[in-house]
Amino acid sequence: MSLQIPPTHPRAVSLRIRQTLIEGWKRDVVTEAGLIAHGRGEAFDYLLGESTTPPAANAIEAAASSLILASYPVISVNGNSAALAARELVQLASTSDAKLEVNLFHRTEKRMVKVAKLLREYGATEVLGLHYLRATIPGLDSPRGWADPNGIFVADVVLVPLEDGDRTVALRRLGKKVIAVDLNPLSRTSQAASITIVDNIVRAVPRLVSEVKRLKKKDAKAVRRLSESYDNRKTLAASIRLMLGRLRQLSETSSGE
Ligand code: PTJ
Repeated sequence: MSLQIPPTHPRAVSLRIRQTLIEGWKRDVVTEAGLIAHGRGEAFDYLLGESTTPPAANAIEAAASSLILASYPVISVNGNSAALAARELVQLASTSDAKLEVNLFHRTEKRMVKVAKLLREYGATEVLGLHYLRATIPGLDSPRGWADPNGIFVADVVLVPLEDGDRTVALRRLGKKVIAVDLNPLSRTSQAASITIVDNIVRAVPRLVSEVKRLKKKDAKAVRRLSESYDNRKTLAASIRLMLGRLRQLSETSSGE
């Protein structure tokens, strides 16, 4: 039986997100490790103030421009991202002309099918990753390195929400532009990605959809400038400073109690 969350509960939004993940786990979309990963994400979200910060907004703008400029963008979908943002990821694929590929870290055929089914429920017409033929990303042990030969393997830009560090590093080594969504700015994924959106996927992906729609109306030179002037090191540092600032502020207001 699912938990009834009173809308007046001060943590209602966060509890609802948790509940969505638990439902995803019951449907075999989310793995047990995904529940643990979410707890880690929640802790960082607290430090960010549970809102899209200016550095995250900057990264989202750069990510949107990179998706628009890409020749073959692919969105990698795992259990957590499907459970939390399937509808918005399908919208993003459609607005940015990107492919959707199911690519799981804890890969089982059953979960691959369930994640693909969820994407189709939200209108995805083509879901890659389930193909019999597989390409292997060099540097990763099978099956973690499997990718669709018509998807991530040939993509120039790959969006990897909540990704594992090894895969991000391996994709970068293949020369791909990697856009990560990760609440932890210190993770290997965040550090290795070309663009790291330090934000909760439930806020980041809808904003990414709006940004792609907005920037598609701008002239190509302006979009290219946004993409080329972006600096991930600086943006990550700004996210970390923001967390530090909040901690400092909270430690000062809590002192003496
Ligand atoms: O579905 P699978 O089998 O592909 O597995 C998915 C998980 C997430 C279990 C797998 O990729 C994994 O183990 O990831 P990690 O290495 O735990 O990394 C997940 C990262 O996502 C961590 O840095 C978390 O802080 C971050 N994270 C967790 N929840 C969110 C998040 N980032 C953005 N939004 C969230 N809601």
